[in-house]
This record gives sequence, C-alpha cells and structure tokens, in this order.
Amino acid sequence: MAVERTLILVKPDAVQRGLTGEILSRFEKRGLKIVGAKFMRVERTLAEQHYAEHVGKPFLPGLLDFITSSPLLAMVLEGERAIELARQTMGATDPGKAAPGSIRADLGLSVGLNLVHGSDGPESAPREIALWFDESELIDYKQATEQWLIES
Ligand code: DAT
Ligand code: MG
Repeated sequence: MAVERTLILVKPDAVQRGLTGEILSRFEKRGLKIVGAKFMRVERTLAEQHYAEHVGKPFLPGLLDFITSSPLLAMVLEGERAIELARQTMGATDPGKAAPGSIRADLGLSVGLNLVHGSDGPESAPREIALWFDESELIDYKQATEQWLIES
C-alpha cells in the first residue's frame, strides 16, 4: 500500500473550543504521523488559493471570512492511505450526516463549523501541501531516524 501525505487544518472553531488536542489525537490514534505543523492566522490570499475550487459558490465569502478570522493549526499528516483515512476519521462535511464516531459527527456543530479540513484526493493533497508548507518544514522520518542512529 502507498504511503501518502495529506493536508489537515484544525479550523478556528476547533481551536477556539479547545478541541485541538482531541482532534490531533484522533488522527494519531489512527496511525497518521505529523510531518509538519504550524499554528497561524491565514492570509486572505492563501485562503482564496486553498478554496479555489469553490469560486462562485454562495458560501465562499463566509467561509473565507471564517477561516481567516483567527488562528488555526495547519498540519501535514503521513501514513498508508493517509488521504482516505483522514477523510474517514473526519466524517462527512455536514456533521449531521457524518458517520457516528467521526470527528465531525461527534464534535461538529454545523456545515460551516465542522472543525477540520482534509485534502479530498491524490490531486488536491500535493497541491494543498505545497500551498501551506515549504518542503524544508516537513520531516523525512526515514532520513531523520537514520541520521540520529548514525550520530548517536
Ligand atoms: P469538505 O471540507 O468536507 O471537503 P467542501 O470542500 O465541500 O467540504 O467545502 C469546504 C468547506 O466549505 C466545508 O468544510 C464547509 C464549507 N461549506 C461547504 N458547503 C457549505 C454550505 N452549503 N454552507 C456553508 N458552508 C459550507
Ligand atoms: Mg473539500
């Protein structure tokens, strides 16, 4: 099976409600590893690029206002089938329709306040990761471990 990387955003509603650790923990418990993370207030231009696929949709202006309103935690997670696994762990966009046990079903309040973003496929994941992170901000676990073993 293929090891993949996916972009996860713990959105401002999750941060404000004190759910950052709970959400990160759920991804970690499913075996996904953190290869990059930053806590940041998002610039409007980055938010527009990130949500470019939604241009023309009525909810986009509100979504951009919300995502830029206060800091969020942006992360790159890695693992076998990470993209699909993360989407499953998050649950469907609408918390009311998300599978029980998923982050959005258990903790989400509404379609707009659904706590988390995750890349939706093999095309969007690398595009989104490149938007949010420089390659130098990401860990290569294999190389890092080997280097440590050599130096210790
Ligand atoms: P997802 O975040 O599950 O990939 P999406 O890409 O369709 O969902 O939409 C991006 C975000 O936009 C979503 O997490 C919340 C918001 N959104 C989507 N549809 C919406 C709607 N009908 N009303 C309000 N916000 C919406
Ligand atoms: Mg999406």
